[in-house]
Amino acid sequence: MTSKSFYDLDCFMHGLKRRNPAEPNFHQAVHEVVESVIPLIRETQAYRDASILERLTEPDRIITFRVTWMDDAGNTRVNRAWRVQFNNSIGPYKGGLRFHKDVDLDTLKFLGFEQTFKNSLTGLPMGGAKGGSNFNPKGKSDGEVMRFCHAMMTELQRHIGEDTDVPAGDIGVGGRELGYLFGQYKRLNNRFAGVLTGKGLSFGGSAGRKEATGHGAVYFLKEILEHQGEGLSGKTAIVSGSGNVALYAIEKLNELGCKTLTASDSSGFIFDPDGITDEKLEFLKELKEVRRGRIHEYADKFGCEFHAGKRPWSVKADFALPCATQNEIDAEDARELVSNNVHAVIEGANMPTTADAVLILQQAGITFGPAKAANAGGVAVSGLEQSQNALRIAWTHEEVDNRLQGIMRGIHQKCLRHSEEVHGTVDYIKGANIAGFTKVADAMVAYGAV
Ligand code: NDP
Ligand code: 2IT
Repeated sequence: MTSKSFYDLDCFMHGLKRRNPAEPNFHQAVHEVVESVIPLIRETQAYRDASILERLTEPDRIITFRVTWMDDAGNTRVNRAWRVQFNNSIGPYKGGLRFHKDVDLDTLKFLGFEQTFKNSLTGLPMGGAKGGSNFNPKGKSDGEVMRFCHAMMTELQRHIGEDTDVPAGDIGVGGRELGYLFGQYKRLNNRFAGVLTGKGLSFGGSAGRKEATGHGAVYFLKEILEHQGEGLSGKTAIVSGSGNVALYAIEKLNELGCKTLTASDSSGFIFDPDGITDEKLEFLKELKEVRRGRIHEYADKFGCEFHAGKRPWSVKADFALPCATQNEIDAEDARELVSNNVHAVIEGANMPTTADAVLILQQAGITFGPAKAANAGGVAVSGLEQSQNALRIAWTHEEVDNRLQGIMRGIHQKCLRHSEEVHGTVDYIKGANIAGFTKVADAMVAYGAV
């Protein structure tokens, strides 16, 4: 039996850092959750007896492997890939694959840990996982990306399955990559099964999956605003990124009458004071999804500002939606958002706000929608894709969208149920962490010491 006094945040984090040195992103993600749930652990002897926090912060399994592939010039190339199977207490492992030059185990551990609570919040039976590779897709031909994906799946296929682990997309992994990955899985196993989500619509994909994360984030913002007696119409937003999440967040903001002033990529951001209208958004989708070009082309075409090497947080707006990558809003950015009187920050990306920045925003009374709640729409529709695959049916876009809206409403309600007011606004971080944690922890207690 573990004593109550052991459950001190600093003491727990000290041990975690000792066991997982040089993993700052993982430490950051764990700290945020543990800070929220520690009062509950102190109150609940069953959680202490079962060493829930120690078990929840240790991945079930980490698979590391070499991916060997040939580039167009005939050179043999080598990358490292991982699948972090974090926790399958409430369902098969589920979470995306990331291809980016900076991917390392630290990044995938933080993402797999977060995914466990996010998936729990959706109410669907999904465990948490994340995978990926330090493969850099930038500048690679379709043929090179295909050969990489086929080589990666040659190893990954033995670790996944529709009842075991179901990967999906993330940064650098979209429809093209998932097609190549699924094709190789099917070739090697002679099985057509729902082992990946985000698939093309002609081979088992779900209507609305591509749009789900961005649309879901805006639905979450809508829920928050309705709770406050406010709305989106006539307001303005600043968005970072111009990938899957950002594009469809902008689409839904437009639909609900909120003007988006910015978009970005790793080269800088564009500032369009007239707003990224539906017509301009079509150009941006074609630029990013089809031609894989750089964001300055938007500024060249529509005659607006391009700020090389900068992030958009200095632009004044009602809402900020970081939709690119982790730690893209730092303390200085947060101070700027506060001085510009931003009303809410909604995390479309995973952990885009540093811990210092979160504190600054919260202390200023700014509404903060944490990633594990705000961007859960993507994995939620992945869960719906799994259901459709298992039933061998396909729901309409309207059916999926209705379910997505219901799930985002449900997540908002769960956050409210487990939170309290701080600095005059609902603490959605605490609400999301406690609600996500409780379901997983209760399942782990039920299993005994496994
Ligand atoms: P994409 O690859 O489609 O787009 C990523 C965007 O972010 C691009 O504009 C990219 O610019 C930019 N970006 C990536 N890394 C950096 C960096 N280090 N610095 C600056 N900009 C960067 O990915 P997604 O839109 O799918 O993912 C975005 C975020 O949302 C990630 O945090 C992801 O984990 C999260 N997320 C994604 C979900 C999904 O369903 N896809 C679901 C839930 C969360 P460039 O092209 O120049 O690299
Ligand atoms: O971070 C995420 O939730 C995702 N990248 C989506 C995962 C999924 O399985 O759809």
